[in-house]
Amino acid sequence: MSCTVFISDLHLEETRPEITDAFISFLEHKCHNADRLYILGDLFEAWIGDDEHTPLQNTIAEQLLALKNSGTTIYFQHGNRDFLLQQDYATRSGMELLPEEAVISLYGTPVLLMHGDSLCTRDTGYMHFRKTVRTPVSQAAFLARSLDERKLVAKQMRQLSQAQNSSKSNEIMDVTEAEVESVMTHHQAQYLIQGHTHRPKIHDLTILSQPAKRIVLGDWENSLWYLRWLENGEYQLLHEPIKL
Ligand code: OKV
Ligand code: MN
Repeated sequence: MSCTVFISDLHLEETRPEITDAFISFLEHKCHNADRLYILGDLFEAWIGDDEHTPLQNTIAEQLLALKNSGTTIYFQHGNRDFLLQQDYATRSGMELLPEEAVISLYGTPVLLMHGDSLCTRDTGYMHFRKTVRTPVSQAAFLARSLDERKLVAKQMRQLSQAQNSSKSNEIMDVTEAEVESVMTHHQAQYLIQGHTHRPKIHDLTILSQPAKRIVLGDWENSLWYLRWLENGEYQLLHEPIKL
């Protein structure tokens, strides 16, 4: 039976090669028969421009392109970490870029896809950061710097953010239910698939007086998490340990 696979929040980086290995084996073993693979953001821990070509970025592009060439269409939605990934890298890796709110048809069922960071509206510090770094002007200014300068600025921003996050409460870091309802209502969607919060779970809710589901994918810190959606409308939120 045809199926579609969803993942997010792998946070790939050179210092965690076991997650990259798990991803490569996942592409081969869990995605080969899928007609579509959706990556809902934070594939990479950091992204400072498509002109950076690290061994990790090259390997991932190669593996994704191989999957695409074997018949699986791959879609990418930006996360809060890899929001600067652009068409250049998407082309190199055979991925189609999606807008930050995308309604797709899953074998006839309309489903809203979002990374999920924009739903965490109570984290006002992050919302301000998001607004700033997502403007075309600030992105152009950042990309106009040399790669070495960008690496330094990005590293400092990550260090600052880590220090700030350790003092934020769990509630602040989760989605605002009212924002979920508002976005799902706006898109008239009975299903939302998201990542970002690293709290994998299928939530029941009511949208426009109809039963609805919010499916939250898990991150790849300790287990690889994915959602499999079958042609017959069944779906499963699955996880497997990452072997060290
Ligand atoms: C990604 C996050 C660092 C959170 C900077 C303009 C500006 C882009 C950038 C630099 C940082 C992405 C691209 C990174 C996400 C952080 C710290 C917190 C909470 C500018 C456009 F402002 F300098 F002009 N950046 N990098 N954070 O290191 O990948 O998501 S990053
Ligand atoms: Mn995220």
